[in-house]
Amino acid sequence: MSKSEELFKKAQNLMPGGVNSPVRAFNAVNRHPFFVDRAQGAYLYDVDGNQYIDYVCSWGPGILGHAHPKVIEAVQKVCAKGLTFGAPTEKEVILAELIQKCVPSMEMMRLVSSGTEAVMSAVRVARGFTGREKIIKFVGCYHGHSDGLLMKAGSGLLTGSIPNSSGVPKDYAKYTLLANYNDEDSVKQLMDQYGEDVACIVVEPVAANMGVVPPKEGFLKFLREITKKYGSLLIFDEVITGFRLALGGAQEYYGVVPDLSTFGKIVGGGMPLAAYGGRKDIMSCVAPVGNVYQAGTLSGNPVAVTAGIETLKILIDNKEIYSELDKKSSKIEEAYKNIGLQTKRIGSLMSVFFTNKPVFNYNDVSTCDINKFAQYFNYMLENGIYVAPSQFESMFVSLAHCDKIIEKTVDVISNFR
Ligand code: HOZ
Repeated sequence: MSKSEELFKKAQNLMPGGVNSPVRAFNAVNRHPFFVDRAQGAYLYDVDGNQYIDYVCSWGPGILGHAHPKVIEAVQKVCAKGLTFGAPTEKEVILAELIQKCVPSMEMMRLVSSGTEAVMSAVRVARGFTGREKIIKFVGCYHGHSDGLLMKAGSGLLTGSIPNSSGVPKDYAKYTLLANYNDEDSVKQLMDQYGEDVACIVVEPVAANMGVVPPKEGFLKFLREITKKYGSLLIFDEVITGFRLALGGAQEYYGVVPDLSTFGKIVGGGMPLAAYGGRKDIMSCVAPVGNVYQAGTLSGNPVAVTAGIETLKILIDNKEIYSELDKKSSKIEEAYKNIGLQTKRIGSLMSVFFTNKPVFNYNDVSTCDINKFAQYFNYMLENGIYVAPSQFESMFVSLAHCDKIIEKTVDVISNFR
């Protein structure tokens, strides 16, 4: 028995499914997960000594590759000064300034510890500011695991065929209205009926938790206009797209500015850190200035903030990174296309869909052949390449994926049948 198998056996008695986050259990690809020992650059190494080219990149944060020397050095140094103070530090101010430099709509922000917390808090702020209770989210979009955002969500819920999580009171769920991604009419209908009661529309500007589904031309602009018309707020969940599509995220890439945004993953440089923020008049609702409450012992944690600062500094100082990532990713996309698979890609964010139906929303995604996906996943892993163990997660390319690695990837994809 391999060490990963042994650990998984023990873990299953200690943690639900043997994991601390559902998709990691590999249930959808019919095998046990490998347990990671370490990672460097584009590679992951498991406890049995296997090496994998990693296209999961910790589900998004690893834009520079694993264990970038500058980030690691800065983190090691700051650890010696103490791990948490529960009091403000200069580094929080530095990170907030860097975020604002990249994303000008972040006029005022809060640093928190996870994407879930960021979106949950942004939605609360939207409700506090507007005095309204209903929100609109899109089927197949995932915004973390807070109660009000789990209805028909993507990511692990889609992977595990859980349309609506148990444990969410019906009386609470009724405030979440569901529209279809890329479908303006479905939004119009809800806004016609409930617009005056809608606090916000929350959207992943590029859906990336039902596989990668980019917005149709004009869709984000339409959301901007209809929210303005009804006095509702527009929230961009940029936990995945932030600092990945461009320094200024999807809002820079598509030129549509939301009222509030949420960031996670890259902004924390691999540490548990996220942020939410936006218009100053709206964020002034947050305590202690206003009455919308949100707090956290580890919010703005100095070690996490340091990883975020170093990562953003590297991205800011090397703007060509984004065109490089685009080039690398386009080679991989080409390889999928050459064997007749449908892909969707924006920069270094990509998905391959096992369906002939063109993919624009959850209904299209749900036609995918998940058995074929499992076969593909296992083929890739057996050839030393780790892609997300679910049809409904994204593929992430990092700077550490050098030409040689991309070539090997292209070669392996080309031989998949
Ligand atoms: N929900 C995350 C991906 N969209 C998975 C996180 C994890 O398992 O680490």
